[in-house]
Amino acid sequence: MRRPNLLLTGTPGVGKTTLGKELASRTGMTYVNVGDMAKDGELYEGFDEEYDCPILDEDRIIDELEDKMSEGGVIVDYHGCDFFPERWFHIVFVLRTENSFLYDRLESRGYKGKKLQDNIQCEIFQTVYEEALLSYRKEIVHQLHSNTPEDLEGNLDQIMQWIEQWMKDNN
Ligand code: DAT
Repeated sequence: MRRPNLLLTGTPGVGKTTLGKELASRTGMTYVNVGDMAKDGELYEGFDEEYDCPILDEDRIIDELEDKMSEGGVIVDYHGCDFFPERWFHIVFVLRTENSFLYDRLESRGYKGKKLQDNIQCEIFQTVYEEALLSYRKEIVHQLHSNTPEDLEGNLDQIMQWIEQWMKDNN
């Protein structure tokens, strides 16, 4: 494998898509948005009334991604992380956003009421970070601040340096 696979995860609205797409355009790596992939391929197995979102068909997502992941150079973006095979990823970034910023972003996305509250709580309780620590070796799990455009630039620089180093070490 010539290039590493990265997982970008975190609560909806923290900036995974923004970071992932920019990283892909700067590195030439492949960006995969699992939510969009599920929508396009209708890879669902029901609807969660309580959380007001479709339930992913995780097995089909994994089957569809397997070949691409084994080639390397893939940036995966999803707000959950516990169902992917652990072996897929060389590094996992959990993006973190302060509540006031996250609230505004989710509100302008049209979230309100319980859905808005649930997502804010998810961030407060660092649900996704803990899920990542339970799913991957803790040495490869890193949190990134994702509050401002300066954070975005800093994260891009840091991740690109990490990728370069990985390629030196592994090729
Ligand atoms: P996600 O993919 O995690 O749901 P997103 O990339 O769609 O999040 O970003 C949600 C909104 O926040 C979008 O309007 C872009 C903005 N945003 C993302 N990262 C940011 C950052 N570091 N600073 C300021 N705004 C950011």
